[in-house]
Amino acid sequence: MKVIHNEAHGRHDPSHQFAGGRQSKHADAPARIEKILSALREADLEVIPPHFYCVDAIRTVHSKDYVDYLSGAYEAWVAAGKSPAGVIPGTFPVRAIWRRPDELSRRAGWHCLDTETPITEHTFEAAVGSACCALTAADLLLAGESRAYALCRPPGHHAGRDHCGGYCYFNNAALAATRLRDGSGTACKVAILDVDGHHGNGTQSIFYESSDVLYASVHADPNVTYPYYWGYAEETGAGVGAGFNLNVPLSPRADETTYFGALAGALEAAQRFGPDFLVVSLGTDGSADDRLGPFALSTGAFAEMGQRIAEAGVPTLVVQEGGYHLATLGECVALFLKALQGKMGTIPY
Ligand code: Q9C
Ligand code: ZN
Repeated sequence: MKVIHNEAHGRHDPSHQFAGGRQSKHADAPARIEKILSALREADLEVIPPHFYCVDAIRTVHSKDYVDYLSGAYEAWVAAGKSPAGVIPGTFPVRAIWRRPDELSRRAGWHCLDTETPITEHTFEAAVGSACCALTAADLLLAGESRAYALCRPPGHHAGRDHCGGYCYFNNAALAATRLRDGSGTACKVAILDVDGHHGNGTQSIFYESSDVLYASVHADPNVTYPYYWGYAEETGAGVGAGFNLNVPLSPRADETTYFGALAGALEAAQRFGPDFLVVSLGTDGSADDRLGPFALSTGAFAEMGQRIAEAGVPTLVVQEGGYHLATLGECVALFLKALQGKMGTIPY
């Protein structure tokens, strides 16, 4: 299984965020990727760069307005005399009659969910590079590989068609799923299984009215955990997409038996759907020692997850989402991928 890694991620390194009304150190540090990479090199996985520059392909999921905004927001923000540390919105279009202002520096809250996702000088470049990793992984699967791992940073599952949020700018999993759906000449069905501890509101919103991409997520109850306003069980899809969105929110105190029961349900739904491809949004922030982590999963639980997903027997693309505890992050990812790879022989083609 190849690992796709983009060096430009390191140029996105926000100095701070506002969470809980306090200024704090940003949790998405470049060191995350170095930790994962060294664990994967030890596991003898081959690491390659993205095979093309994908800024045009980003438009298959994201609006032109948003891509233009993200590429120019930092410069406009600084030119308007605001903090050179990065764009952090202060005004949001809360349940009102909405109208988007024209000037980029005044649009911060229009294109962002929160105050935790700064746009810094090199954020656009890093986010494009991250998306290119996911799209390259999709091309590997379209070329016949049964597994690929996109080592994406920044992550993606909280980003919607025209907004960032939750440390995410472009939705890497949605871009990969779209390419897998449309890229082979025949219409394909894609299931997305999201095991990050947080609900992937962005991915859900992008495919909410689609019947050819199923979204299934196991995550901490949004009543008590970010992103708070999405991820409830009653969100099941709309229009032709009705029935193709599955949320399994769990209490943050759920034990591993409960967790794996929920995961089995999500996997069954994905298999019933009959996907040609599976995209896994892999966040390890459900691990017990992750400070953002809602759950208390052991590192071994990630091996178990990898094995259960492998048993589905579907070509699988794994996209990195969250996971912030530097001491165990690499091990969690390596255990997951080794277990996933261990079952490669069982794929019937
Ligand atoms: N005080 C991902 O895992 N807020 N994003 C946490 C902590 C944001 C995490 C608040 C969590 C988003 C991709
Ligand atoms: Zn997360």
